[in-house]
Amino acid sequence: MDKSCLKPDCTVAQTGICLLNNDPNTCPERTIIGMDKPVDNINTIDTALETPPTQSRFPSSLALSPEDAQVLMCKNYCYLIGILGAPDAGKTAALVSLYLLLAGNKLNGFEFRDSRSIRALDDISRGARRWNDGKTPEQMTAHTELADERSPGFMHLRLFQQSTTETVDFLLPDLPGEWSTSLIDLNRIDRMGFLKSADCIWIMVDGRQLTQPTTRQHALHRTKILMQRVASFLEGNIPPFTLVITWLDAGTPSEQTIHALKAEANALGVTLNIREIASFSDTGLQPGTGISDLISSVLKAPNMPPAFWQDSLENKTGRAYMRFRNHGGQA
Ligand SMILES: Nc1nc2c(ncn2[C@@H]2O[C@H](COP(=O)(O)OP(=O)(O)O)[C@@H](O)[C@H]2O)c(=O)[nH]1
Ligand SMILES: [Mg+2]
Repeated sequence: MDKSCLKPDCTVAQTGICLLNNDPNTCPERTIIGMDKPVDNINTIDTALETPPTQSRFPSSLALSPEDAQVLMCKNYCYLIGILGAPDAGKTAALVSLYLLLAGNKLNGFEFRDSRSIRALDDISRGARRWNDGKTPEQMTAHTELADERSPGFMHLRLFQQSTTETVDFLLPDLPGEWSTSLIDLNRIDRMGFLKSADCIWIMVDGRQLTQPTTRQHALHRTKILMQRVASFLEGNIPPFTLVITWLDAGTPSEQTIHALKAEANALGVTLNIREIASFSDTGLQPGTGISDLISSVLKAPNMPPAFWQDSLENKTGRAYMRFRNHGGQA
């Protein structure tokens, strides 16, 4: 820093010699160029620039990270759903169908109230909204890819339930099918920690695979392994499973097929509910059939959290909800 002097005729800056014969390093008249206070007072000089006031921003409204989800869960009880299933099982399609039903106020028994991930829901629904000369597009949804391959992204929905006049929050992950494939083939569970906090688990299966004789055995086998992997990962604290059979518009699997999956769940000590949905429809069936029932089943599912003042020692729900406390955050 260049030094100067408050005395107008002092040449200390050029010659290094103080007009008052003081030591230039300690002379009280000395200043830093550009400042009109002596150097000794440097510590009392106000900060040159003030921190600009931060503008509050709108939340991004993309899929929520697990941390964002934690903040929401501190504020309200959120029904967290673990959604698993092979690639093309219809996981994304079910979420898209749910979102489009809500957008048209056609989800039986529910009304849309809010979403912290509206852009993410809108993004996954783009394909289904494409104008296509009145014909439905071949592929309604894009292949699911995550911004961060190591952690799930959650969709948030706040719905008003007409029967109870209560508002309920849901967190629904849209995971790539490869997560389930690597869970089945390699028992890769490192990214699945969030399942320990799930209220229920949806095992999604393409109904056509369970119906056609050429694919039925293979689909059955892989679905059973998926249930086994999840059950052993959750070790005793297993929330209810729902086998969500998609492509209802293309037919229904046989009783025998359903029975084989129920028997497997029974052997694992898991409650298995069965729901059939047609997220879209290539036939006369109404698109979105079964979705409202699927959502209601989450709220009705047994093993739900106890009433508020119930004896906490008796709490057998097993949900690791307290781990999601984060008192500092804002939702
Ligand atoms: N007609 C009909 N098509 C469906 C249904 N579910 C999924 N699809 C179609 O199957 C494709 C793959 O489904 P998607 O949800 O992306 O599979 P994901 O990999 O499990 O997310 C979608 O683009 C839809 O075109 C359904 O219930 N009915
Ligand atoms: Mg997908």
